[in-house]
Amino acid sequence: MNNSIVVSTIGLGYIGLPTSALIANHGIRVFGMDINEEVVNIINRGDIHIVEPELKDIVKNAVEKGFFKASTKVKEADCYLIVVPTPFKGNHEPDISFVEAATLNVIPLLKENDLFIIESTSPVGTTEKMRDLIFSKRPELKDKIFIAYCPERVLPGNVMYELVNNDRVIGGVDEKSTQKAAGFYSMFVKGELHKTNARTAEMCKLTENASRDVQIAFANELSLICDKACINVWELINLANKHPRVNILQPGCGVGGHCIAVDPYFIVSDYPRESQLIGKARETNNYKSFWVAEKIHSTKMEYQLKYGKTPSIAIMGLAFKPNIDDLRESPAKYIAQKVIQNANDDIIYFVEPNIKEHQIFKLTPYQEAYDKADIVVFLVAHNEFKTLEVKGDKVILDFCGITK
Ligand code: SAJ
Repeated sequence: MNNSIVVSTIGLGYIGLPTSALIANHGIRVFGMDINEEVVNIINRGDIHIVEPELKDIVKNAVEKGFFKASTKVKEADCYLIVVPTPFKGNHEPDISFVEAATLNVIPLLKENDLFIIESTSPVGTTEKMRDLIFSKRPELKDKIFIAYCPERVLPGNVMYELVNNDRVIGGVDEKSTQKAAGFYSMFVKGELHKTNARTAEMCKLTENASRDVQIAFANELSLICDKACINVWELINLANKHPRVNILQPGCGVGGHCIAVDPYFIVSDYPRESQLIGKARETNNYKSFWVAEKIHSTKMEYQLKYGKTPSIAIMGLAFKPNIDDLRESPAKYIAQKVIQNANDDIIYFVEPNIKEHQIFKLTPYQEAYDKADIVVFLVAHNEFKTLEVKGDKVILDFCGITK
């Protein structure tokens, strides 16, 4: 492949925008499509609508040099990249309607030798389904275009580095599609490109996140056992991990974010009988958040009985993992809401050092909340909390190992 090709990306979110800008900065013309007109306008001004280090400069440069332009319509190109969300429905079934809608938008523009790639996390068989959809509308293109699946695997906060340097798995619906897609990614990816078929590539993305979910569930299950057995789970895991072939992850207040807490359902939904462990891990990790909320409530009751007064409570951390400002799908936020539900006129201090304000939670600076509270609940291991001098005059509930 050479730089004279034109690329159309469909979806300008957390992955689509950085990917588009990266490709455009390699001197390749990129048209980015998003249904949100405001997003399109922001990007065309050389600005961005998401928080991601380094991204703004890269987008600005690509737009100013004329290599990257956003629009609410898909533009004709030689390579189409589908980077739209795949949420799940109420019953945890994957919803591929965005991928389908994007494909339907591309179909009228397709011509011989075009490359069609899906990057959106998708249930197994989605790429073949889209292939069938394309050929049902454009039978004359059969065997004349290239169709592949290539999942992204970047960590928010480090996207620009990982897009370039992570290995990629590339799976075509046939051998020549795999080769063609690998040629495309080799223009801007420095990591190794691993070739396979579309189904394996789809399953690989789901497997990566399900594997992490199962491992975290093991740690969370241990934390419940240790609570009953009066054993410090952090010390236990640290000691067990001294074994050369054991590497247990850390328990927490549950699993959040858009990937690890979501993708395993794509496997469970299609293979319910076979995916007992994967399904159970989801349950265990969800249960952990419920258990934490119950634990806070019972500790409050015990305090009341012992001291004859209602304790004030500090909820330390609301984000879905340490040192980020992202509260979406956050177990800590779920627990904070439960604490509010269980409260009468109790004084509760909510702390999240990575954001300035929140619509539901009135935020308190972390030191002030710590000093004033009778019960301090650590939900997220933010760096700021590590600077606190933990004293013995309070009840400390540490669910993220910050005081270990
Ligand atoms: N967590 C624990 N214990 C641990 C590690 C994490 O409880 O030992 C919790 C975190 O607190 C958080 C959740 O798990 O609530 C997920 O956090 P994470 O940092 O593990 O992952 P994400 O969701 O930010 O990003 C993941 C990554 N996948 C893997 O590490 C396998 C990333 O590479 C993927 O690109 C991304 O999902 C995605 O888009 O799929």
